[in-house]
Amino acid sequence: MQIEAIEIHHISMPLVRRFETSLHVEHERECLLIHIEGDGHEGWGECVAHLVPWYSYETIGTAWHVMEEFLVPAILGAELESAVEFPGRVNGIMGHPMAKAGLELALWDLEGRLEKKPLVEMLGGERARVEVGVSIGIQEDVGTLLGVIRDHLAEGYRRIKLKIKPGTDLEIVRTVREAHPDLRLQVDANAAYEVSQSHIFEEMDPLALQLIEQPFPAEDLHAHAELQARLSTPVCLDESIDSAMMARQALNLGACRVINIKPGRVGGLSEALQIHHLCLERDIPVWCGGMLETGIGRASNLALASLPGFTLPGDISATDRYYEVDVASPRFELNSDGTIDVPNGAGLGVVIDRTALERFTLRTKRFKG
Ligand code: OSB
Ligand code: MG
Repeated sequence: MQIEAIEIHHISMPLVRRFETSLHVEHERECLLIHIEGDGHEGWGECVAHLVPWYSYETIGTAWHVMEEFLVPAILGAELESAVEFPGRVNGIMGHPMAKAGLELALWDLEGRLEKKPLVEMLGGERARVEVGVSIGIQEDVGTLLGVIRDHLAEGYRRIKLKIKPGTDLEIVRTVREAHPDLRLQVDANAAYEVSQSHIFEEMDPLALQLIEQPFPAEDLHAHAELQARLSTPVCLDESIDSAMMARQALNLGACRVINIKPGRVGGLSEALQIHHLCLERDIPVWCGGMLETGIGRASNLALASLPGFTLPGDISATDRYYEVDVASPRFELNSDGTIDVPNGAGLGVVIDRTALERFTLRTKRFKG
């Protein structure tokens, strides 16, 4: 496929509900959408970097810069056999996995549409529907949280993830567990704790959580290994795992028993597949994380989560949990068994609503070969 033109769109979409984590509150989701034209077809990708560098060092600003100056020139005008060639073309450009993943996804979509193949088939996915859960941001008080959980259970979700931060943790998790003894429940700290606070997680150990996600800073694999050795609850790494190499190191060190895979965090679907294959080989369960994606990133996550190693429910909720209006259709809906259907149209299998896109666009730039 000949890469003829690339467009970057900076958009801002209002969230149905504010999303608060240990480090940041969000009312709108700003992100970058990437549009690639080639051989008379188009492909769409999504770069999941946030406006603020709270989750990782990348921001919408750094991603725009790295795409414009380095990544777009690396492929514009080029003739590519397949999206799998992209990582090799940009491996001299250090870091910036979210910027890379956004462009790579547009190439996967373009390739799928050219070959009339759904992404799920290109990736080796095996399921037509995948189990999903919902990730609940930090709420004002426990009463509100219990209400939000009840609503999501009534909607049909069967797995709940709670965001926690120092001071808003043990007590709340205990209360939720008492109200829902059999619920598949897990927590995510987004790296907000220090090693000296390990006792909080030891006290959570009897609460039968599915996993404890990223308690400590991303770089501190040792702290996670020490904690994992003292817990029967699996430690799950998110921010720490930026490549298959890092996944291998974390597993060799015993730093986790579960891995959350997000294509954006690891530089794209090719790297995500490698992490999946490694974990499958080592019998380590993986699940697909979320970054409050638009329908574009959600379609990709659903395809990825249909691979055999994804044995835990993903943070891939229905569209209406995030957005009243989305840039892509159809909207994703929760089935009565707590699953969402994997799209099976060519490429991502979604269509962009140009009116919605225009409404949400803050800035666009077009590059032509
Ligand atoms: O840590 O998993 C995370 C959202 C933005 C950034 C980081 C995370 C999250 C979530 C939400 O937990 C998952 C979703 O998209 O529903
Ligand atoms: Mg996380």
